[in-house]
Amino acid sequence: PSPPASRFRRLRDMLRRQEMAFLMEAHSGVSAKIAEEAGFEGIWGSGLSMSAALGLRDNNEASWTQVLDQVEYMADATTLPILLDGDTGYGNFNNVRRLVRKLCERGVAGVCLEDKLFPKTNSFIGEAQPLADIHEFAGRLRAAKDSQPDDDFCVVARVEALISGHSMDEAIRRAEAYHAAGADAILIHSKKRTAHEIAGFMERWGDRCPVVIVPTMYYGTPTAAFRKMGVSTVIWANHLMRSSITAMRETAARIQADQHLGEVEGRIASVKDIFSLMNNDELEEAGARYLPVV
Ligand code: SPV
Ligand code: MG
Repeated sequence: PSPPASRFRRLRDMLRRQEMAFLMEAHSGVSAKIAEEAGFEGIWGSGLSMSAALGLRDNNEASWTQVLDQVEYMADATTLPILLDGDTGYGNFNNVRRLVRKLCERGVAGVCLEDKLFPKTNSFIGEAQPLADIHEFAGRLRAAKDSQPDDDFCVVARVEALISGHSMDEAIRRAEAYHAAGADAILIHSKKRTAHEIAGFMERWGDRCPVVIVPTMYYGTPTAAFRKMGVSTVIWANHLMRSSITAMRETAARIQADQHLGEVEGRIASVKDIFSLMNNDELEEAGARYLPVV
């Protein structure tokens, strides 16, 4: 049997193939393991969720090397390809080059870069956020592609034109420029409650290159509709973080109210479950191999 494809190759295949793909958000080693356990093929390293996991805002408050360390824990914890939300690339073309080299070294399969300015603001905050100059951003993408040590590393270019209140023409113009700059896929983002902007974009874009979407705000749209539009990859962008906040609040409130653990035990993961998620058996076996017999 041939060895499994590299994580770089698997992300590339997910983006390129006919069948639609799904990326689940993760923000830590344990959430990455849970995404893999659930059967997802790949992980979205969400900037929003990774920031929140550190108790920070989605405004580049964590430095890029702190993000790198965080995503390294995620890569170590799973075998899945990870597409890192690289925000704006943490600077100009030069910062992007170093980011891409370091991500490849740490086994992160791809990066998504958005056409905004450093420090970024989350897309769902405010209106009319300023966009990067189209040529300057295309240079950031070219620099990313030129510096990737692995041929299969993927650079996804995220178009924020619709989010920032620009026209569909502007979104298409930017997607064209980013595609020409070498982006492997376009992420078209929308904050509308329905997927009409996505449908409009897909209609005009056709199959020029794979398109990635983030249906956080148009969550009611049936997934079959995305398939019909020809979307390549759907990102569930923040749902493990949001569900963990809900679960932790419930547990904290219950224990605070009861001053007793009886109500929560049995409703939460067991200590044994943690041992098994972290693969404690492997340590046991390794100990038998490497520790002296006494
Ligand atoms: C993220 O998950 O950090 C994203 C997606 O960038 S969104 O929050 O929808 O902008
Ligand atoms: Mg983000």
